[in-house]
Amino acid sequence: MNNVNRFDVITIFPEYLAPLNLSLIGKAQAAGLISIGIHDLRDQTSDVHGSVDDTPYGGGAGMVMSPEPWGSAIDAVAELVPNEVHELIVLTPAGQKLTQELAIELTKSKHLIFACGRYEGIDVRVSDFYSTQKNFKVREISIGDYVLGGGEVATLVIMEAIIRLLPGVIGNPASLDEESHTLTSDDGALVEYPNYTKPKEWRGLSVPDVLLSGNHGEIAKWRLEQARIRTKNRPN
Ligand code: JDK
Repeated sequence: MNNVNRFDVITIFPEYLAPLNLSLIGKAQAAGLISIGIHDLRDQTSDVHGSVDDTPYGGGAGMVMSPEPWGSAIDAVAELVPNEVHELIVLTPAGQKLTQELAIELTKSKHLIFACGRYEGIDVRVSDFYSTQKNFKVREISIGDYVLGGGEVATLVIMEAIIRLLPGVIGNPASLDEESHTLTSDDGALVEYPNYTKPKEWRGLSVPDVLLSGNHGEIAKWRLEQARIRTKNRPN
């Protein structure tokens, strides 16, 4: 049962999330399938400068985000979805790696809250505190082993991976079905087979004859074989 319908994102760069109003996710919002709130962390600051960071205890380069504005912001967005478990996703290069399996698991939550840090990240007591709250589930997530400037782009990636799986978001659900077969087939995760469309010949390159044959059995066999070859030859 797919359950997600509310996403809240907390960031010091709300404009970074503007692409959520486009394409598939924009349409899903317009259709009322999901709703998304973007929140400026600085709205939670008390000082005139709107400070959200400070020097790290123990020393070291860079700045760390202070826990107080995060606590206020997370408490405020949690109130938007009362009597539910809030899945608090803290983006960090040290988190659990995003996979299709994790994206599928996240579709099961009614309320996802994304905490997008900047600088060297957020004081770990924010994760530690909400981990002790029975109405929260905290997950630290990475989208891969490289270092981004902050959590915003990682949030866009995770939200897109989740939202396209929700019922009614993709016009042709058969494509999701086929995808789940390739990603979880017997011989392990396969990468996709190569795609072709018109014209039949382009810059001296032809479409393989089997794809023009109309023989669906042979086409399925060829595609599986191609997917296996590509999976084996992939550099990582
Ligand atoms: C959230 C801030 C930037 C964080 C410290 C990290 C090892 C120490 C810069 N998959 C992925 N990649 N990057 C992120 C991500 C980066 C973030 C934040 C997510 C918040 N940043 C940042 C930490 C460091 N450095 C590498 C040595 C540097 C998610």
